[in-house]
Amino acid sequence: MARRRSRHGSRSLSAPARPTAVQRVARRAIVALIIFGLMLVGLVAGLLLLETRPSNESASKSADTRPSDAAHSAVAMFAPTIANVALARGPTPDGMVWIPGGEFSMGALDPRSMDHGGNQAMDDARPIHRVYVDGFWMDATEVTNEQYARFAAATGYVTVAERKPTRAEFPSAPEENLVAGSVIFSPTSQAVELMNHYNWWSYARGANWRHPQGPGSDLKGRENYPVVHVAYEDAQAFAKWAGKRLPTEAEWEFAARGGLAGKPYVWGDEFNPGDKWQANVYQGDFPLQRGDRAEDGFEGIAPVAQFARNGYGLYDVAGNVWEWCSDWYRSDYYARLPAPAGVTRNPQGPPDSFDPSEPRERKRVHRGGSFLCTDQYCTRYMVGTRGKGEIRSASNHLGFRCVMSGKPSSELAPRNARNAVNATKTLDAK
Ligand SMILES: [Ca+2]
Ligand SMILES: [Ca+2]
Repeated sequence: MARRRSRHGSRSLSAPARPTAVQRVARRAIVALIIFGLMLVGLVAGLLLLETRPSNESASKSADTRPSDAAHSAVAMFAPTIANVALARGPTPDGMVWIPGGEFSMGALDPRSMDHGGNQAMDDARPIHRVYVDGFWMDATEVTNEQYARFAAATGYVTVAERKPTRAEFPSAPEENLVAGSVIFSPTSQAVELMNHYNWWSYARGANWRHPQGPGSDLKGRENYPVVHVAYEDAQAFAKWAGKRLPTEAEWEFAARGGLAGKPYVWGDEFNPGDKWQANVYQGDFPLQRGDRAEDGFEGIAPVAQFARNGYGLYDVAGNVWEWCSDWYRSDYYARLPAPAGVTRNPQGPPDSFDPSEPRERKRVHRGGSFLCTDQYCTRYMVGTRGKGEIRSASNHLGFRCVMSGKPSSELAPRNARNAVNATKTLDAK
């Protein structure tokens, strides 16, 4: 009994007195305040963490992203080019070089953190994927005015830009707009919104390949310039006449890479190594009148082959004029390829065209960029990036070059020349 009392007594002494209703309410309020305080601290800490950790987008735009980061990604996503070693069968066609074909990694990384990478993510050039193409012959240069003139004289061919658009093609157009012509770059008198390319392109009646700047211009002294104002069918017609064809997008990229793998530029990692220009592009404020400073030696278009050739002996695969490829353009084509971990052999492109920015237009692929490319607007002089154009449209910065399927011979490139670049040098020396 005493024990029980004692217990009871001790419990009574150590335990607080039973709280009153007011005390209970106060205690609950304090607990609630503590929980609220902890949540607040957590929230603030989370926000601070987000503030100091850039998003993927801002990280890729950040100017201080270390090149080694980009290089690391490139190493992780691109694998070496494995060029075929067989030489071509038969004599070299005039003006062409042998592209040995082989396996390579196709596509482009987001260039925004790279040297002169510009501000576009180039989502349509990913995922980077493995492709094999057979060997083929390719024109060393863009097709020139002189070459196109020979074709036109021999065949009487009339290009799309030289034909009067028909009422059937444009049922609702006013009669005065149904005139033959093409699109010309028209520099602006003041800075304009760069999201709208209509700000610097205008339709010029009478502009066509014979009159690249409109009716007042001609080809005198421009024989060795690339032909321009050619729609897809105009390029195709030339190729057929010449016994050639237009390259697939995969052939074009394999050839443009010249045996290198994963490089942002046809010539390597830097845009302007040793301050030496490697391609005819645009320097200055785009697209202003007198904005092109021509530091590469050329304001506007240049004659072909004025810059160093690439590893396979091709000129101007970056810049000067865009080049038609035979593939339909789809922005999601790479993402839809069936075997991302495998090798796609001799891809011919998707069965149809789709550009989400202009879904009703039927477009084929353009490659290589032009004399108007600049990191202020469009950096598609970077190898692996993709362009596109409506198939009946032309302009004064769009041309093409052709390819011919070739047969490999039983003769192999010398063992010490079996990397792509050296093999090309050996071929050129023959
Ligand atoms: Ca230039
Ligand atoms: Ca070009």
